Amino acid sequence: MKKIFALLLTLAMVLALAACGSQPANDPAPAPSDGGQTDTPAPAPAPENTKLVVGFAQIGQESGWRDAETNDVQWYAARNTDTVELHFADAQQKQENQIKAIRSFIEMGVDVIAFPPVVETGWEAVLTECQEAGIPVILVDRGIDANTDDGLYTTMIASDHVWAGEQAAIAMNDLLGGSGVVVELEGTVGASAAVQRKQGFDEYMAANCSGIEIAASQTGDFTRAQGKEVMESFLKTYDKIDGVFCHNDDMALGAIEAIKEAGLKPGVDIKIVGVDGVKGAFEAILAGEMNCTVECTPILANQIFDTAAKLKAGESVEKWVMSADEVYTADRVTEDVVAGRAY
Ligand code: GYE
Repeated sequence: MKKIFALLLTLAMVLALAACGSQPANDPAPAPSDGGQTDTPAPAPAPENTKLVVGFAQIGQESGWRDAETNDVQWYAARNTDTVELHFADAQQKQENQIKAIRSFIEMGVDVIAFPPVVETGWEAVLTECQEAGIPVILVDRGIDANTDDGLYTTMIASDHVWAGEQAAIAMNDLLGGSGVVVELEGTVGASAAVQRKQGFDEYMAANCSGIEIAASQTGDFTRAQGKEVMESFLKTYDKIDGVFCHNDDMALGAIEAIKEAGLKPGVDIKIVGVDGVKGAFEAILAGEMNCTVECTPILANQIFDTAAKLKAGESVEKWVMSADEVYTADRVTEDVVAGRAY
């Protein structure tokens, strides 16, 4: 009987020891006890976030193009909630708000920061902070000043805006048969998309179109309302305007309204060339009220998140991932093209 009892006791001890040994090595350490009165368990360590965490500091809502880009980014994140976590901020056209948003993303410790710089200059300080925090930065759809150290951002995903300006000049020259008076509606002052479109257009005109005069060039801030306003004042100032180059389609749509209200036929009396390729511009071209739009795609979300994933994984990417855009003159804009445009 004693023997059986001793055997059972040994067995129980072996089992107890085995149970202790099977305890996972990374279990939290027991909380220090307060003299055996109450034992509070240690808090469990926060689980590591395996999702790709991206902070996107959007400029605002100045144009249909901008809304299309925002929707694309938000839809992508909504469709991929199992792998992606998006923190989105709307800076309401203000650089200081974009900088604030970027600083809050640094604080959160996001994996990657993406943003379209509203203007080209003034980013050194905040981009240095991103660099010091080890957070890669993707510039989206606009660039920063060429004099800024380009080591301060990792890559840019954007169209070639100089090319767009040149294509607009080629189209305008064709539409005017090589001679006439042109006015220009510029985008946001200091934005790379405006600076470079102007550069491409003006330089091409100066070098190749001696019969065309650029009579005036003024900002309409990429908005439809200001495009209309500035076109109204041009129409009052100049007796004869043959063409208007608008740095985006929203301003072209505003200019169309101004031209109609002045009793002239947009697209006929005054030729209109825009940039972006939004549905509203295609509809205007189909209606004969606009003549050409140089595409600049806002559908960038796939590229943004793919690039961000690569950067998180430590892979290297190209310094400029350039969008492939097309020129849409009236002969290319059919009912099908308009119907197929989602934005
Ligand atoms: O053309 C315009 C928008 O930065 C490429 O900004 C973008 C431009 C686009 O507001 O419509």
